Amino acid sequence: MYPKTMRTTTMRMTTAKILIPAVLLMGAVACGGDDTAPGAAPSVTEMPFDVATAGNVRGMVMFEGTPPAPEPIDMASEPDCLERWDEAPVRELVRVRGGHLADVFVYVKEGLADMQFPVPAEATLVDQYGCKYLPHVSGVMANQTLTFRNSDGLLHNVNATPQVNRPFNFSQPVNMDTNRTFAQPEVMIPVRCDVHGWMLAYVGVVGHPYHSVSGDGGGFDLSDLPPGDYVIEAWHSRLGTQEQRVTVTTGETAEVTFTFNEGMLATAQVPMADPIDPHYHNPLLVHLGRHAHGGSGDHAGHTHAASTDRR
Ligand SMILES: [Cu+2]
Repeated sequence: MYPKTMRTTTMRMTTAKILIPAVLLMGAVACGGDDTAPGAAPSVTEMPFDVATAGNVRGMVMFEGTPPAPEPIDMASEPDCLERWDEAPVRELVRVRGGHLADVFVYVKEGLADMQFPVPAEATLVDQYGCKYLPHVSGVMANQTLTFRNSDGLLHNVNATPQVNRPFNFSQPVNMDTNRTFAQPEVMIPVRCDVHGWMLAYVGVVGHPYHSVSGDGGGFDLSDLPPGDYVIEAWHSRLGTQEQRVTVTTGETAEVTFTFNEGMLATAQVPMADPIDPHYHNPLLVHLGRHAHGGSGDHAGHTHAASTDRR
């Protein structure tokens, strides 16, 4: 399901990573977005192998059986978000289209030894649009900028709860971008909005650029790998993880298929992913949020006005 407006933007967001130019990021920081400590990124600037020798891993994630029915989201408390959606919004944690499973984080788990890769200059973008995180699952390299964007112009709160990295929790009362980085690899990090209990995203952090998220067609792409033997892991928020071994040779593309099934829903061990109640709506936080940002009874109207000032 796509929003009524920004349709093309949302379509693009279903791809593995969302890249925005660094120059835009700098603008976002200048506009007041928080940034992480300078000097945190390592100074590696070149690929640690001859890229002319690279090969690729591509593949597909499949699902066998019947996925759980999508859960309706009660978005009545945020009419401005609700009206952005063509159809009644749902939370679909096992997203299957024609047997293909989306929202699977696929990455190189083993095989790159101690190779140090340059941190991509582009940021990974997680948008808050229509009171949802778009995309639901994303990946980033350690120390790569992760931009959280509030496109709704109403109060959101971004609460990331990693185990290895430093957690963070900040409010975004208006349209704005906020940048963060994670210093250590960690799969996966849950991100929630404490204002809208149905909002849930996951961010995978790895120590190299070889990660991907399966889209609606179930496909993923790990291109330009050094030749070698690898363990590839596929992670899903309700179905757990799977590993496969693959050999990459120069100029070739190795094909990998991961298959999850409905039986895994009951038994999967999922790193970091605890379930949340899609109907939960924290009244205290909503109250505090409105109060803190002017005490206007018209929450949406107030924040829209503020966002106009910011832009
Ligand atoms: Cu929110």
